[in-house]
Amino acid sequence: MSPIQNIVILTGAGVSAESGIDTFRDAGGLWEQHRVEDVATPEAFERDPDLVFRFYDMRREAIQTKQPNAAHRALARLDAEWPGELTIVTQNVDDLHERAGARRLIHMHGEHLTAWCTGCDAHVPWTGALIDRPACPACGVRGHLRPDIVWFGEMPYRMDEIYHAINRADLFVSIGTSGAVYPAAGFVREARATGALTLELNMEPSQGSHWFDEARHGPATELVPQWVE
Ligand code: BJW
Repeated sequence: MSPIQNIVILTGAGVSAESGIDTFRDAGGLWEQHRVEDVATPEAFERDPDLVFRFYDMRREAIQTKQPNAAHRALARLDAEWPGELTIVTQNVDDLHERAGARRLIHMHGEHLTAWCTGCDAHVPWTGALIDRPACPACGVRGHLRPDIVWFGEMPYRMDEIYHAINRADLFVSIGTSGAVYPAAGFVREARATGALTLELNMEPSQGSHWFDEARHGPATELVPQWVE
């Protein structure tokens, strides 16, 4: 078998769980506390923008108090040292990968710390609240900034780049994701189809666990540093 050169790593909420950020589908997770249809769809935003703004303003504030953990740091180390191609595709909307030092990173579901202006289409750095309908720093117009988050029914970001990287990958690793949300849940099959080895690192078997060549189960802060070393 040829040596591994190109790696794609998919991460999900489980990677940030031990930093104190709620996952979505675990017991006590975000979708037990909020109805998806009320806060994470374009229709919800149209119906009740204040509810959606409050939900994201609260989470944006909360993540700024959280710190990267040993899993983020191990992936950042790998990113810095891996001589071949490496792409970390994260479904997470926090900034803990980049605060740990990761650089080759794609936020496919958007970011809490940017806002999207639907008027001028700019994605602008944003750390404050959106509920007061601030003006867009790029075009100066009020009322068009929304959370820069990919909601259900919207197209995730940078899909061409992601599939290009998966199609070149020798190794695909999925970390801390339930495999419940597409298109990310389908990446393992795409990677297999183009000949990559596939590895799952997750607290428990994900919905797509059977698609992986190998699966290791336990906390990300243990499994990821072990795998990287
Ligand atoms: C640990 C741990 C520890 C815990 N250590 N592990 C059928 C087929 C294909 C598609 C669809 C379909 N039916 C519907 C769709 C579309 C839909 C979809 O997939 N729905 C499913 C629910 C079925 N997908 C979409 O709408 C996507 N867009 C799309 O498909 O566009 C195509 C298109 C658009 C328009 C026209 C035509 C085509 C968009 C999906 C957007 C997802 N957005 C969210 C919310 C963001 C908002 C927010 O943050 O508030 O993104 S949903 C939520 O789930 C969030 C996450 O990124 C995403 C994935 O969750 P994740 O990361 O896996 O978290 P959990 O909680 O599910 O799992 C955590 C895991 O970690 C668990 O397994 C734990 O065990 C583990 N864990 N602690 C290690 N310490």
